[in-house]
Amino acid sequence: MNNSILVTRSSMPEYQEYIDEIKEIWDSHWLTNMGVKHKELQAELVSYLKVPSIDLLTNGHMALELSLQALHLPKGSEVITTPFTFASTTHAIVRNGLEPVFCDINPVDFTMDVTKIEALITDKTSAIMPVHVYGNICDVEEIQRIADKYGLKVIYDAAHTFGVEYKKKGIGSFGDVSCFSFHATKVFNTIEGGAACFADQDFGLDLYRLKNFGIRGPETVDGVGANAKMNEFCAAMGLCNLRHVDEEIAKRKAVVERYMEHLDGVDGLQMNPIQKDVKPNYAYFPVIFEENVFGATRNEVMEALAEQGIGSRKYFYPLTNTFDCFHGKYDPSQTPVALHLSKRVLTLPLYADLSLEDVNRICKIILNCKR
Ligand code: T4K
Repeated sequence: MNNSILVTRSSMPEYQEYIDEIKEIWDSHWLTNMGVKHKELQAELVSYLKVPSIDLLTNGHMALELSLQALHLPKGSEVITTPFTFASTTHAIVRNGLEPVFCDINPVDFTMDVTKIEALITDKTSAIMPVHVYGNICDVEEIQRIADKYGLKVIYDAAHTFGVEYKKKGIGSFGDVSCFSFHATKVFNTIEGGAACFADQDFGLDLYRLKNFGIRGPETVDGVGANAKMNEFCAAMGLCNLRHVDEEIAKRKAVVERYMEHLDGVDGLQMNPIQKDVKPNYAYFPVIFEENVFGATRNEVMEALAEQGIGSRKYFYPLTNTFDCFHGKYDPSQTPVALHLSKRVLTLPLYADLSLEDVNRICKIILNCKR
């Protein structure tokens, strides 16, 4: 049994497996710029994620930021999004010169409340950027219906939904673009990494140019691009991790089930839902602590866990619409459900190798906080 447990722990292949995978890179001296590992991983991910096309990038954030840019939305136009997310989602919008308009989340699965989208649409709205938070999928059908009605683009922050399927379709196949994160802390990692999934090949070409300095050909640079290419060592890590990801997800499932055995049904605790028609990936284990019923606050539970060497995180507190960098520009009382939940959510440790004995111990500490 571990004494110190962090909120997550990177999945890694056996040392020798990675060494064998990078041998070719070593021998060829080809380290980056869309080499063989990049191409191989790209092909394998198209099939694993069940998406029409994919491009690999340095991280999930650059996937979001450059995908938004490749959609060519009018500068200053409005993008409807949620504040119950990692900084990346909102920052990708703002860094593109676009205006985030915050929609509240629904209190059941913490994704965008689709009943509140239409009231936020103005003649300046150009896109909707919902987040499949914790691996819970948004109401993709209703969002597409609204987008079609008003002629809006849809770009999903799919950072948490690696391998998730809805009605047997890859979650990355919904919307105009879906962006995954392959960060070290995710269900599937390439150390740092990310990807954008799309069907429109013109979009794909624009995105590819944006991640590679705007270069079209050996002597043609016809766009102002960035550099967001995934390198070969990261792609090699992805190839190794992809071989084991199903097994990793199965182990995560066992951890989640053990948590549920202890915590589901306890007064004052709200669990992450099981969604209909969804193949889940068990990315995060958020718990909402309603202190009036449970008797202890989220912060008290977090402290009790920390005293025993157990790390938990307040994903996602504070809300992005309260960040200091926005100097009070947004009013979080406009997203009351997100505000309420962000003050009460705690994500508990979850990773493939977390032992069930440790889960028992974590739950015991939590239940001891109940008053
Ligand atoms: N959209 C959403 C909705 C996201 O959640 C994210 C990222 C993005 C977009 C952007 O994707 P990327 O550009 O990151 O690919 C972490 C991650 O850095 C971040 O990727 C993730 N979301 C966010 C939710 O969590 P921190 O600041 O909490 O990470 P950190 O360093 O505190 O690590 C958390 C725990 O993970 C540690 O306690 C131990 C473990 N860990 C960490 C690292 C760095 C490992 O086991 N290995 C490691 O290498 O942000």
